[in-house]
Amino acid sequence: MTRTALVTGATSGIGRATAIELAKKGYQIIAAGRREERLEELKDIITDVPVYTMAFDVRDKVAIEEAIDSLPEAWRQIEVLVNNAGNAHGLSAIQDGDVDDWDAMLDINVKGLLYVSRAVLPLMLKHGKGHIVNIGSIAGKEVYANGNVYCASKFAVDALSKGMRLDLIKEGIKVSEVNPGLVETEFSEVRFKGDKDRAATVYQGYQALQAQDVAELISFIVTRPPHVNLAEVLILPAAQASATTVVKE
Ligand code: NDP
Ligand code: 8X3
Repeated sequence: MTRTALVTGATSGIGRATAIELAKKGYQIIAAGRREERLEELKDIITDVPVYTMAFDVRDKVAIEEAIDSLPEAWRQIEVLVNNAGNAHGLSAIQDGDVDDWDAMLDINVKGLLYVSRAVLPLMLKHGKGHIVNIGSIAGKEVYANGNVYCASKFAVDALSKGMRLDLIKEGIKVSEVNPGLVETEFSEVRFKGDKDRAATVYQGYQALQAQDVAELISFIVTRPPHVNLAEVLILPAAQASATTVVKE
């Protein structure tokens, strides 16, 4: 039977690259995201394996449940779930923070990950196997100035990844956490609310990670033998040593 991987946030950046990379490894892909036209584009790019698309906002738990419940039989044995959907919204001192940005980050990065996992887990439990890969961040390991709520959301992903691993170990389900440093994606464009020039400065003067670098790591993690789990991996550009230490030209 063809193996199935569900990737959230497959319309851009790390999630898109991961969907393409896992397809190369022979997984049929369930691609999730809000932008339907981008999900459709993936069907043109991934041609060797079937692609099934799901458009939902990870904040909408009813939509998630409906999407998973309505999966056709051939797609129900999800072996790999990559909880990747997420973003930063804003970069401000706590006293200047926008509460709508806070809601977005906590609702998407934390609760969204929980809702998708809760909906997919019964399918994994039924088959007694599965692998969940949560995309955390170096921001879930170190807090940096003005990162407050985004960092808190990723610290929560770190705690949830550990908690999920503890709870699911007896069920034959592996849980891994991938914590990237700076990756050149649409991340900063979203953080800076469409300001492309400001976003570009984040990746200037050094070689940032590309989405493909992280996708290859995720692919490596999920293709280890059954007795191996890469539980937590921090992946950084060579020019980055900590959340705030980046050597630029
Ligand atoms: P992108 O902005 O390129 O991609 C974000 C993805 O998340 C998009 O596919 C987007 O799809 C999806 N998404 C965002 N909000 C929602 C939502 N409410 N419902 C459903 N899907 C949503 O950024 P990255 O690829 O960089 O980010 C992917 C993950 O990696 C995030 O969790 C991020 O925090 C993490 N990360 C990123 C780093 C970086 O430097 N880039 C470093 C460390 C971690 P759509 O808009 O179509 O819904
Ligand atoms: C994204 C990387 O350094 O902007 O999680 O927080 S950083």
